[in-house]
Amino acid sequence: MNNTKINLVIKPEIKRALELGLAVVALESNVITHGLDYPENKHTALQVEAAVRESGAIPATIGVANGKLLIGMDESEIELFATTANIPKVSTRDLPVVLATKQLGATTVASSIIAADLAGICFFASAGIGGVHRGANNTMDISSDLMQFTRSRVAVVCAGAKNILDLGLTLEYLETHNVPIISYQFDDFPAFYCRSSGYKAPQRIDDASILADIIETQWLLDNKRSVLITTPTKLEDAIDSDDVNDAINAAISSAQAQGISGNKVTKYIMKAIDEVTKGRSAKANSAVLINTARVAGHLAVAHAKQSSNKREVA
Ligand code: PSU
Ligand code: MN
Repeated sequence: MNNTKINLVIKPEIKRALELGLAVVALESNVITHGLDYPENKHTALQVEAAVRESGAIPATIGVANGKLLIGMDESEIELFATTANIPKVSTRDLPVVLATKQLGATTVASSIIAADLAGICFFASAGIGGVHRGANNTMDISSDLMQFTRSRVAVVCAGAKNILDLGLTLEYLETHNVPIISYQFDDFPAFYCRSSGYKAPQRIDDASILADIIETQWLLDNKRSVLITTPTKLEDAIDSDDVNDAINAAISSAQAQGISGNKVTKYIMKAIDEVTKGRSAKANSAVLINTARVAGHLAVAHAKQSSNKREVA
C-alpha cells in the first residue's frame, strides 16, 4: 500500500452536503450483516436511510471494500452487504487488517465513527452501542465501542444499549472515561427496545439547539471525544424488560456453557433472544433502529443550522 492516506470513497451527494455544511448522519453496517437476517436486514437498512432523509439529513452507511472506506452506500451496495455470507465484523482493531487485505468488512459503532470522523461527518446513529458485558469482572469483555468514544469527534445518537449487557457498569465506564451522555427529552438511559434500563441518564436536555451547543462546547474542550445522545424507542414499539429478562439470562448461560467468547458473544445472545421471543424482538429491533435514525437526522439538522448561524455571525 503506497497511499499516504486512508482511501475514502465518499458518495457525491454526501461530499456536496459536507462542503455546504449540511446535516449528514453516518450509519454502521455490522447491524446489516450481523444484526438481522435477509431480507429484514436490507429493508431495515433502507428504512433507516429513509428515516434520516425524512428528518432532512443525508444518510451515509459505512463499510469497507477493496481497501477503501465506503462513506455512503447505494442500494446495490446495501444489497451486497445484506446477502454476502461471512463478511467479517470489523471493529477498530480489525480495521487495518481488513483495509490492507482488501476484504469486505462490516463496520461496528467503533470503526464506523473512525470513518465518519475521517470524512468530516459529525453525527452517527445506531440503536445499540456495545458496552460492558455482564460478568466482565471475569471475562474483561468490554466493547471497544466505549474506548473509541474517547478518540473520535462524533455525536453518537443511540437508544442506549441492550439489556444483555451490564448497563450499570457501562454507565460507570463511560463516566470514568469522560464521555458525556445526554438523554434527549427523556429521563432514563434507554435499553434498546426497552424504553428504560432502570438507570437515570446523567443529563437530560429537551432542546435540540442547546444540545447542538453542548456538542460544540465538548469539542472546544476536547476535540477528539464523542458525545453520546440517547433517545428511547417509541412507546408503541417498545418491549417490556420483564418480557425479555428470562430470555437474556438463558442466552447468557448457554453462551457460557458453549464457550462462546470474544466478538461472537453479542451476536449469539441476540440471536438466542430472537428465537425465544419468536421474532418479536427482531421487529422491535428494526423499529428502534429506524426511530434512532429519525431523531439523529433531526438533531443533525439542528446542529448544522446552529453552526451555519455561527458562521454568519462571525
Ligand atoms: N448491539 C445491538 N446490535 C448490534 C450491535 C450491538 O443491539 O448489532 C453491534 C454493533 O455493531 C456494535 C457491536 O458496535 O455489536 C459491538 O460488538 P462488541 O460487543 O463485540 O464490541
Ligand atoms: Mn466484546
